[in-house]
Amino acid sequence: MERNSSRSVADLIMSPNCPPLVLHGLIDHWNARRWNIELLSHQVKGKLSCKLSPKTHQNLWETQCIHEFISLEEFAAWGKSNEEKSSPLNKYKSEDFSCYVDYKYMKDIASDKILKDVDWGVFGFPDRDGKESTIWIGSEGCYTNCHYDMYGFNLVAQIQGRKQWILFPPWETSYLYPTRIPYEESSVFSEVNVKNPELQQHPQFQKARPYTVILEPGQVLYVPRHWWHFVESLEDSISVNTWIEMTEDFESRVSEAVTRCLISPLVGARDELSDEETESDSWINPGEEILSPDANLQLLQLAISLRRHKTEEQKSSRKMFCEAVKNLPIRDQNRLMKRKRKHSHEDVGNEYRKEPKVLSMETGVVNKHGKKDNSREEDSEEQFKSSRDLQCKTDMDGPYIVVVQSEVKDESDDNLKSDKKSFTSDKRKECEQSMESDSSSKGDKNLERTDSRSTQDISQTSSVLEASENRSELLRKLVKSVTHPNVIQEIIKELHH
Ligand SMILES: O=C(O)CCC(=O)C(=O)O
Repeated sequence: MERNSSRSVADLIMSPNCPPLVLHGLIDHWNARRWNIELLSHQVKGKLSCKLSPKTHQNLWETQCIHEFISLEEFAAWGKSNEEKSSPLNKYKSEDFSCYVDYKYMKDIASDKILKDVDWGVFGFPDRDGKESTIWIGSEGCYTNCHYDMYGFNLVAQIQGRKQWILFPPWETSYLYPTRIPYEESSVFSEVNVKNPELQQHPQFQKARPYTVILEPGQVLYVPRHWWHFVESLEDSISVNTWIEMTEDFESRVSEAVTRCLISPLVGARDELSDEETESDSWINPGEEILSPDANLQLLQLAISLRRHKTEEQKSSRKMFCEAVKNLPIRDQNRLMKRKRKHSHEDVGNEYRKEPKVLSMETGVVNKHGKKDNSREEDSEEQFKSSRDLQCKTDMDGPYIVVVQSEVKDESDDNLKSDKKSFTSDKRKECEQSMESDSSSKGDKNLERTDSRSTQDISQTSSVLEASENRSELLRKLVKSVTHPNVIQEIIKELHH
C-alpha cells in the first residue's frame, strides 16, 4: 500500500479484501483514553460475571473456567492490601489465576456519562459510541480462545495495557478445525490450541499462517469479517470494540439459524446421557440457551425472509426487520437486534479529517506458535519488523496505519514473497480452492449431497461411529460434522432452491 494515502480510514476498511490493520493516533482525543480500572469502578455499578482461568492451563474452554460475580472495585483490589474479605476473588491468588470481565455491552453496565467517552466517528461511524460497544477488562494472562465472529467486521480500541492478537484469514478455516462446541451464537471456535498446538491431533494446522500483532494502548485494530483470532492480555488491560454490520450478515443470520436448529436437539440429547458418559463441562457457553424446535424454526423462517427481502430492508432502513423481530420472544429480539444496523459504503459518513499515512509492514517473523523469531530481523532494515518496533517509531507526524502481514519461519524465501501478496483476490481464490479440494480429497463426505452418498460412505461412517465407545464423544463428532461451516453452506443452498 502507498504512503500518504488520500483515502479515508472508512474507505480503506470498507474496501474489498482489506487486510487487518493497526490504526495509530486516531483515538487520542477519546476521554476513554483516561480510563483505568479505579475510574471505571465508579462508573460501572453492580456485579459482573467474570471467568477465572488457572495460568497453568491456557486454552480452557469458557465452559471449563470458573465463573464468579464481582464488582469492579473487587477486581481492582484483587491481590492488593485493600482486598475485601467478602470478595469472591479472595479464593484465587492473582499470581495463579487470570480474571476476565469479558464481552460486556457497555450500555448494559456503564453509566451514561462514560458512553460518550468512546466515539467511532473518526472511523466513519459518527453515530456510534459506547452504546454500540463492548468492553473487555482483564488481568494479565486472561485470554479468549481462537474463534471467528459470524457478523460484521470489528474495530478494537486498546485503552489500557497490551494485548496480543493472533489472526488467521478465513480461507485457512480448514486448518483451524472449526467446532460449535461450546455453542455460542455467532462464534465459531477452533479446536486448536494455537499457542501450543497438538499437531498430531490437528496436523493441518501446520499449514496455517498466523498474523501476530501486539496492540498497544491508543491503537485500534481492524479485524476483517470472519478472520479467526486468539487474544491474550500481556498485562492488566481494558479494551473496547464495536462490530460493524455488513450486508453479508443477512447470509450469516440464515447460517446461524440453521446451526441453531441442528445443534439444539443434539445438545439436548447429551443432557439425557448418564453422567459417566459426559465430561463435567457443559457444551453451551454461559449466557446461551437452547430454544424449542418451534422457536428455532421461527428464527430460521425470519432469517430466510429477511435475506430474501434484504434489498427492501435496505431501502426501508430496518423498518421491516424491526417489525418482524417484534413478534419474537424478548431474548431472541435482543439477539437479532444487537447487530441490526446494516452497513454499506453509502451510509458511512466520513468524519475523518486528517489523512493517515499507510505503512505496509510486517509484524515480525512468527513461527507456528505465533511467537516471534528474531533470527530473521536483519532481513530488512528499511521496514519495521514488528509491531513492537513500530511502537518505538514515535517520530512520525499524525495518524498512521499499519498493514498487518504474516510471515512464517520455515518456508522458503519464495513462499515468503508470495505470502506478501496475500490480499490479492487471486491469492484468496487460490486458498479457497485449495480449501475446497482439501476437504474433498480428505473424503469429507459431509460436503456432498446426501442423495449422492454411496453405501460405502455410509458403512465407513458407521464404522467410525462404532469405533467410538463413548456416546458423548459420538455426539461431539456428530455436532462437529453437521455444524461444519461447509455443511451449513450446502444446507443453505438447498433451502434457497
Ligand atoms: O479481547 C478479547 O479477549 C477478545 C475480543 C474479541 O474476540 C472480539 O473483539 O471479537
